[in-house]
Amino acid sequence: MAEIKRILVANRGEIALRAIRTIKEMGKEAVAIYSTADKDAAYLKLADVAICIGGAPSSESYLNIPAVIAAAEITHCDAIFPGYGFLSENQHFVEICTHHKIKFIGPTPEVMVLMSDKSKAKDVMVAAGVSVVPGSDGAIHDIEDAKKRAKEVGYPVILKAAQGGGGRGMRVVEEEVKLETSFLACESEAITSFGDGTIYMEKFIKNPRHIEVQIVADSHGNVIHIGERDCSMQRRHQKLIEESPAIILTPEVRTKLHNEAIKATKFIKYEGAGTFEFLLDANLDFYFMEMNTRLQVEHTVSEMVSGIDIIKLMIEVAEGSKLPSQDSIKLRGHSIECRISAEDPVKFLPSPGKITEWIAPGGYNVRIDTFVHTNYVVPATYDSMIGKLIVYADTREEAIAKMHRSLSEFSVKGIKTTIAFHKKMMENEDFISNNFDTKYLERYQG
Ligand code: MV4
Repeated sequence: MAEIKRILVANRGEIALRAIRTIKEMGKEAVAIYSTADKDAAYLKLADVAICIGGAPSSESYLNIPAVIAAAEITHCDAIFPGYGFLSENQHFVEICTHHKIKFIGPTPEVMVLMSDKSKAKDVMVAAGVSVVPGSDGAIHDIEDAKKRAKEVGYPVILKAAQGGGGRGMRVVEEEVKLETSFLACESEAITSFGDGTIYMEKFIKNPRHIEVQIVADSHGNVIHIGERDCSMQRRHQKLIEESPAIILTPEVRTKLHNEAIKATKFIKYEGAGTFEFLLDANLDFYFMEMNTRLQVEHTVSEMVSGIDIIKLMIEVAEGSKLPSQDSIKLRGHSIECRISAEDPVKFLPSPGKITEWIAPGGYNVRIDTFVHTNYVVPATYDSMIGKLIVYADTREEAIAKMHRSLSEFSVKGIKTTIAFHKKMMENEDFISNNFDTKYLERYQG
């Protein structure tokens, strides 16, 4: 594979700017694309070329494959960096990139499709020897089948749509009398939402932690992990706070978790950056849940504890470079990320509009990944996340103190943000003592 010279960044917002920065640092050229809603975004000036690809709705711009490909062709890009969301997990888009001799910086369409079917992905992980949640071993065919398998697995069970993921299309069933209605509802919802009514079943794990492992694979069969992240602090399947390492793990469990992720990555012959999501129960037993075939929002905390620029590594492996050895990767210290969203911190409803004041914190080991500034107008059209505040320190305790101090400096006026919520969390005894799970914020009353 050849050197990549010019990369089209097929995304917007903080991750577009994050990618442009690395591309420039690598001595390469960055092409930005934008919708009419983003025409005044300041980061567009930092790209070598910025090109408008369509109207405000994502379907007309950031999801518009012909427009994105045309932009790459017109500007003579030899690669596309997808970021997260939008076209990042669209196998059809990857195939079209390849057809146009544009390198998609990410995995092959085959492995992307395989992992997008959560039921098939699970079967593959069983074949790879990775521990998965006990369940139906593949799709459930009808209600009788569901009843039989639920008896074997034991209640409560959870029904999941094969094409779901990220918490969509799931139903917990406490007892057999509720199975039929739940199964039918889950199936019809899956057909409506995903155009595929395939359902599988799992034992329901109560109050799990969400732990994920960052992996990177090159085109020579080498695989490394960049540690794990604890993303248990979520609300309605939206992650709010992420950290690395996951201090709940013992050194033995951590090593086992990393090794399982590496084993799985090799088994599926993956290439690029990816994440294995696991559920962790109270006994520290972990179970594979899903694999994300993209760079994730929270990759930054892994960067802080490893000193590795993951986007740089993604570009290098896309060029055919060999990964550094696992031994050379030293994980050290503690990093926390707080997602800053233009939202009402109590109701978690979007709060778009003009930012009349944006004074961001700073200081030693404080990182802000954002694209907004004073006088920026947050559009209502896209995701409400406007930035990420990331800190790094020797210990979790110091990282929490640094995050609290940084949030105290942060002044945003004109819109509502989640800054106040995060500040409260940094003072929260349960957060400080690491006493929470994925359901914590459902129970939490402020
Ligand atoms: C589960 C579970 C309990 N048991 N599966 C939610 C997101 C999707 N990836 C799968 N999810 C869950 N699957 C079994 N067998 C609980 C959840 C879950 C969850 C998982 C991770 C983070 C937050 C969550 C919030 C609610 C439910």
